[in-house]
Amino acid sequence: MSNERYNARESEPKWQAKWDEAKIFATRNDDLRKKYYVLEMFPYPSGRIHMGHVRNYTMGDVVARTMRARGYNVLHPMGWDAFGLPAENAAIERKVAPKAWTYDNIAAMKKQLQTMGLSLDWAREFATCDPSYYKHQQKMFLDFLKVGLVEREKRKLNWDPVDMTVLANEQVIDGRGWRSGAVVELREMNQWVFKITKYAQELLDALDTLDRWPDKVRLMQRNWIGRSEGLMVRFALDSATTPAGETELKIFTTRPDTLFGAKFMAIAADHPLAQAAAAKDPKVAAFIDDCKKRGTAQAEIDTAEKQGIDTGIRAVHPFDPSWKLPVYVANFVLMEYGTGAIFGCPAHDQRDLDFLNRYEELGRPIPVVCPIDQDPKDFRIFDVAYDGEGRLINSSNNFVHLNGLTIEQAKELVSKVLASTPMNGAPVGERKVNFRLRDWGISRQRYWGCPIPIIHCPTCDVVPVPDADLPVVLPEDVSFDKPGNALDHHPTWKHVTCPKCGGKAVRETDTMDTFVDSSWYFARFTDPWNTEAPTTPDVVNRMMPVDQYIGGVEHAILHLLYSRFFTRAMKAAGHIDIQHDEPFAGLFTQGMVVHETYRKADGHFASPAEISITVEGDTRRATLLDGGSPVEIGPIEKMSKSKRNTVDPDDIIGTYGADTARWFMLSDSPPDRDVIWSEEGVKGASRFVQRLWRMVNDAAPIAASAPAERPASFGAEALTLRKAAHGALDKVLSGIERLAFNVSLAHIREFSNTLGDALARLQTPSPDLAWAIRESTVILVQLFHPMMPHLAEECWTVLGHTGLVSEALWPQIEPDLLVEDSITLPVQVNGKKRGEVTVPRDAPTSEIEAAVLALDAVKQALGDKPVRKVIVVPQRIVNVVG
Ligand code: ANZ
Ligand code: ZN
Repeated sequence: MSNERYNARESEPKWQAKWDEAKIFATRNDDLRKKYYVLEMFPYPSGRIHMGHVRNYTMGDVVARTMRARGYNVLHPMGWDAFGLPAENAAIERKVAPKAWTYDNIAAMKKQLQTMGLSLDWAREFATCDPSYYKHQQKMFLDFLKVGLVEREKRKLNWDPVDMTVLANEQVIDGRGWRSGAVVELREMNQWVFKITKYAQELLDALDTLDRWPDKVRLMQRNWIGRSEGLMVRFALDSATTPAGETELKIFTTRPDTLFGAKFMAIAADHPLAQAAAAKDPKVAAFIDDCKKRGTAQAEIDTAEKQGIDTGIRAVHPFDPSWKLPVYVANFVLMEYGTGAIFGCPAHDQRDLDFLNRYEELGRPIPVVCPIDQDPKDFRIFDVAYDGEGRLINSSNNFVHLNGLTIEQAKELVSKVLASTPMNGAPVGERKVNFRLRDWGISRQRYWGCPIPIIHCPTCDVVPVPDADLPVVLPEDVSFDKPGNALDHHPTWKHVTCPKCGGKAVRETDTMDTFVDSSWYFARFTDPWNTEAPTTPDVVNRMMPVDQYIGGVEHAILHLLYSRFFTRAMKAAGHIDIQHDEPFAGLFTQGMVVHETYRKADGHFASPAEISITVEGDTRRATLLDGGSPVEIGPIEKMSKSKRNTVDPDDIIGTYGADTARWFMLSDSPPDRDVIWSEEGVKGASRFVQRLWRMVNDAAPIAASAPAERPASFGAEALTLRKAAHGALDKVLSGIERLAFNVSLAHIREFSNTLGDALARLQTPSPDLAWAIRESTVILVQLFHPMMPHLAEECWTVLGHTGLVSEALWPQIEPDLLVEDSITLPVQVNGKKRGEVTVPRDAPTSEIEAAVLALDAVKQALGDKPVRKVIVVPQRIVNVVG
């Protein structure tokens, strides 16, 4: 029996080297077993890995190792999302070249990742800033251009006149650039756009096939795509009031049922009619100028006060030629949506009501939909618009009768009537589906990105760079002394001869949005060695889709939507062809790593490494390691530099080993919720590592003495142990399959207790019991191998195996051993019943806790709150406190 402690610091590098030597994680494309592709969102090479990475990659690794053990040909690659602004900022602030900064960071982070013991196929590694990667991205851009999925478009963009760059809407804060603080201007500029809107309906419909995606992500995508069914309505204009003979104004509405509630028309500041009015009226012109100075971010528009100005133009109501409506220019109408014009119905639209309430001349709202339980006679609207169900009121005249209809019926009738009402040879109304989704503008005025492979020639206009000249490589001799795009400033790079006419021409100096880089890297991983083409069709079509993608929910919209667009565009260009055209069959979004905060007497934060915690009963006290003065323990928050509540993965791995960090990351919280990192928790995980090590060492001599042949029958004790082992096999696997890692870990702990008890009771074991102990110990080691691979290898050797547990196949479950007695307990969250949980009658508290936290009903009831406490009243009830 061994009394020696397990030494992670010695053991872990040893096994990492062995795995490396044996190349056991290298995936072969000619391996004909069923494939399983596991991918974690690749990191941005900021310089150091953080605990969020540790959590993300541990989860992926558990899935990869488990699927490998189950006989799949697992693809589990890693690379670097390496273009982006921080490299340029480093160049400006620290005078290091973006390329050197990036590759140095990659080297440092790779080293860190390698200490985690991840089962990655490093042979497939690439960075998106490798010319051997972006060459193919440039080729795809040109291919997309050929099939009509890339276009050049004039767009109004937020321009920062000091930083001399375009800003995303999110980078405009109160009308000013987030870095420079300069007042942002709207500038019309030529942009390259990807025609994602061509796939709007398809991207929406296919969400229904993604049954292994979180509902919340699908909902976010659905809202982002924003499909609206409505009606385009052409309002005639009173010719006596129009600035330049305009005859009509076309609007888009999703509520044609409310047309009798119309009080005004409103058009966007950049609507042609507004421009025409401005030419005649300086007050209108001044208002439009003012609108242009404001940010275009949706949040800004939603919160800004609704403002407008009467143009003097009058529109004619389509139901009544004598009914005239004033046309306003208004700041809440966007040119980019619908037709850039609306009719305002204040009673049933909050924005319209806020607007009406500012302009007394518009009068009072007319309600036209009345809730069922209200008497239409006293139904009034003041500050809150009514957008609920009801029946139509105040909506009948000799042209159309809507009173008494439901909203749906009224929409239908109005659409039908206006579709068959002609005006100047065309129908007044036309049904129309609108999408909120815009085409994806990819031009960025940045140096550190993938060059757009286009040449501008004064004679031939836009000329694609010939395939033979790809990649267009970024120059390295750039300076960041001036604001603006360093590529543009470069003295020679952009000057070329036109490939068509041989005349003088210039390169496009915009680079691609870095979201382009991450929209197809997963496809490239299937054959990163192909120098001729982005993908190798028979390989990519066999290895894709990614079976399990794991990453942060912050990418729920853009990255995932762009990737979904890319597989479709790549199909159109002949680079991929897979079922449903979906890149990620399964998606999992993990929660954050959070930690207590500590505040010193002077108000500054102290880092976890600077303090010591003592526990007395229920009270925890923190003191400074240096000097011992007391520190206030503050709320638990997302790890961040500003709160100083981060822990460094290197420190944790150096002190406790990677296995301990990996185990603790998975043990306490459901993986889609926040996990509270604590010193006590890590210490608990570390003790568990030592306990497993002792247990396996205690079991080893018994296992060695067991008969080679399986005994013909088993005594009661052996049978109980075997039932526990096979039950654990079943439950741990099903937990991993659902990515309910904490549940799996609870079952492993439980089973290790059972085995530990059996070993403690043991005197001289009968051959059948010795055999059962060997079987159980082997199963235990295989069960924790995906989470703690180094410890598992060490234990595997102790048990006399010569191969690697990382290569061992998952043990066969004997279904006969799975029957068990179960019990169903009610589950409460914060005192309210939310569901039930069925667990083995003798399940330990930890297992019940894990099973309860995995319940959807519990997750929903908790919302975003972390779990404070789980109280299990044995055989009675479970209470979750959040
Ligand atoms: C009249 C009306 C009455 C409307 C009512 C709503 C409620 P979604 O569902 O997002 O498609 N709208 C149309 N174009 C707009 C633009 N360019 N800028 C700002 N608002 C615009 O929204 C469609 C509704 O948003 C349309 O239906 C229109 O207002 C407004 F009780 O028309 B509605
Ligand atoms: Zn030319």
